[in-house]
Amino acid sequence: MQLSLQGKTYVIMGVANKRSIAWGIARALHAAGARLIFTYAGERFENEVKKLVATLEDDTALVLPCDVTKDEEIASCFAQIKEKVGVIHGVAHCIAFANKEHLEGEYMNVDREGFLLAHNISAYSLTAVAKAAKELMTEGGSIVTLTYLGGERVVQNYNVMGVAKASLEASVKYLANDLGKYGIRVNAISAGPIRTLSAKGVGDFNSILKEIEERAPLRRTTTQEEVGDTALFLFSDLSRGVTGEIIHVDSGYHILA
Ligand code: NDP
Ligand code: KAL
Repeated sequence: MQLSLQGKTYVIMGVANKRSIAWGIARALHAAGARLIFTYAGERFENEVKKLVATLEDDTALVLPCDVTKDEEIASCFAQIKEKVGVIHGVAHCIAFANKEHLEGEYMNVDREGFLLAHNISAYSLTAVAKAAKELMTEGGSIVTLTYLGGERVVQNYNVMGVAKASLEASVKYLANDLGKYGIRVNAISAGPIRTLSAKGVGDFNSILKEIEERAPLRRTTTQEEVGDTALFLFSDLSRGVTGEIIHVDSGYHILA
């Protein structure tokens, strides 16, 4: 059984720049010979994504808008993919958002609007995307999303995003159960802290990374490449018996008390 993804097509959602975890996944899949379709949220990063995709030197790659807060944008994105490519074999969902003011201090200070926004973009979107993608995964498929330890345990400042990740992880299991009969697997990678645009501006990210270097079993922080390679496994037939799983790619940090 090989890790080649030659002849397969994957949708990568959530590249903002070259540090994005989604870009680490894209590079791993590209190296395995996959055809890639990229989606971005707003015009803010459209040029950045297009510039990065150009570096792959793959003229079959597509770049489409898909703001996951808009049902009509999800529908038109997957309709365009159907028209241009037909069948897809997987989706990498690397999307999360919460208001900055709700990512510090006490969790309970979140308001209704901020709670719903975080859950809308970071959790519900997986279900909406899975439903749209199912129609194009007629040869079976694999859906991979990204989560963090703060969805299982209380991590300071992660707050409403932790509650949204708990919902995302439960969604992975319910979707795996729904979609298994169509030969579609659904899994999450729980990544250790990686310096990306999302992590930027987060108070004391350096000390979080230092703690991982000192205490994690592997004594080093997680890289985009490590997450990319585990995603490659989850997208390939090597993982054909794995669904509804949350795989930690975090230097083993999650086993510590
Ligand atoms: P990035 O900032 O690189 O990526 C976050 C992405 O979310 C951006 O591409 C952004 O798109 C997208 N996004 C936000 N709102 C929307 C929306 N409405 N519709 C579509 N896309 C949207 O950060 P990461 O690579 O770190 O984050 C990717 C995933 O990894 C997230 O789910 C995050 O929670 C998870 N994760 C990250 C960890 C880390 O330490 N970095 C650790 C564990 C999990 P746009 O830029 O176009 O707005
Ligand atoms: C405990 C950790 C420290 C950080 C606390 C919260 C992190 C939450 C992640 C969340 C995705 C961040 C945001 O939503 C940031 C947003 O409010 C402002 N940023 C943006 O708008 C940028 C420009 C865009 C690109 O970002 C998004 N998301 O669209 C958690 C650390 C240790 C691990 C991390 C960073 C986990 C994670 O889930 O990302």
